[in-house]
Amino acid sequence: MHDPAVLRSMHLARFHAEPSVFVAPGRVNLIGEHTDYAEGFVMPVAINFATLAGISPRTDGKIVIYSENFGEEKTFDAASLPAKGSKDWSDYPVGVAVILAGEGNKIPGFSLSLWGDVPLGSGLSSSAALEVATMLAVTSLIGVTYPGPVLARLCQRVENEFVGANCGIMDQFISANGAKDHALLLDCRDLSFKLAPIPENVALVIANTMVKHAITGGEYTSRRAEVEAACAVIANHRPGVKFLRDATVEDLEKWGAEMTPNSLKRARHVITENTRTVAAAEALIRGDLKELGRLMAEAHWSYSHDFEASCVEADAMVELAQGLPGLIGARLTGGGFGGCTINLVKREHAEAFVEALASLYTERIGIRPQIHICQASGGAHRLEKDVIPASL
Ligand code: GAF
Repeated sequence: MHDPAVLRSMHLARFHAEPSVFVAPGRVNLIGEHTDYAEGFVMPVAINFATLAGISPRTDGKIVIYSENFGEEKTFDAASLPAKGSKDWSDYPVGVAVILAGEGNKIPGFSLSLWGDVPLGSGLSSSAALEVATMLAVTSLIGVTYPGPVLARLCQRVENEFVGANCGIMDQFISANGAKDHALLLDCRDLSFKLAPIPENVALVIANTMVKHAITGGEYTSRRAEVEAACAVIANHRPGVKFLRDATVEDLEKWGAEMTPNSLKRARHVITENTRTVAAAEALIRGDLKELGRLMAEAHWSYSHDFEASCVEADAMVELAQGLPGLIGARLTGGGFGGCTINLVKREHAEAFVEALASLYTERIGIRPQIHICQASGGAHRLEKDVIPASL
């Protein structure tokens, strides 16, 4: 994570005011992909890549936002905020103010400095980290406290209603509610969750294919539409089925012929992924790493073949990892179409694993990947002055 003391001095130099500083992590998902908006299960982990947000009040009614990552400052009028995003990095922080205003909060002028190290476009939820950090900063400034799950829902609404990305709840939820050294088995229907401890001898190795991922693009939306179309076919026969969470593989056997071939495949992924995710959490909790790895591999190929959300590079990264000593399980993580793979690796093999995977991938694909050994971190919170966090 970037140094909060540096963000404080940056803010002070630019805005001549001492900021309150907040941090929100990115995430990696161990298993459960494109299941959140089907009211299913996911198992993400908050990681030690994060966004810092420093905020101080202003008296001129302006909202001035500086991003160190983009090297840009944007100014808005707190009394007349835009109704929709403009496809700019500032959509995320401004969207937070807009959603909060819609909730009946009076939004005052403020200066906000943002600085993150979650790699952009890599499927590690840099945008959720940005929203959650900003949400904590602005709510603290206006003196409002939302419970973590409510805060996550508000951030999801920033994406859905302001930015125009039709995402589910997973990323914002884990950024707001992550638990150090744990994965969360989250039930996206009622937002209840179970903690699954990550054993000390297991390393989270995140390998970036260097292929850019984005959920604002058409593929995420079209997959979601295919999932919902499949659900509508089943609901014609079983009206109790509101989301694919309620459907079974038997439903697909009975009524799959009424779906387009793509919808049928997408639904098969989502339905089997829900079962795998619950089983994976049980395996992790009872320490059955072999079964966890098997489920992760099955999940990857379901994501690749049925959901068709992988790419040549991610398939290669997973295949190459599978031949290396120490691997427990590997799969493409996040929204798909590029981004990162998550590799659970026995800790004593982690460094050698990183070296070997980087050179095999470079040889096969011709691009040097960035590979990180990450920590399972806590969720978003305020950083007290002069306290240097060990991790999140
Ligand atoms: C993206 C979305 F933002 C999440 O809501 C989720 O659907 C994920 O893709 C796929 O599991 O990260």
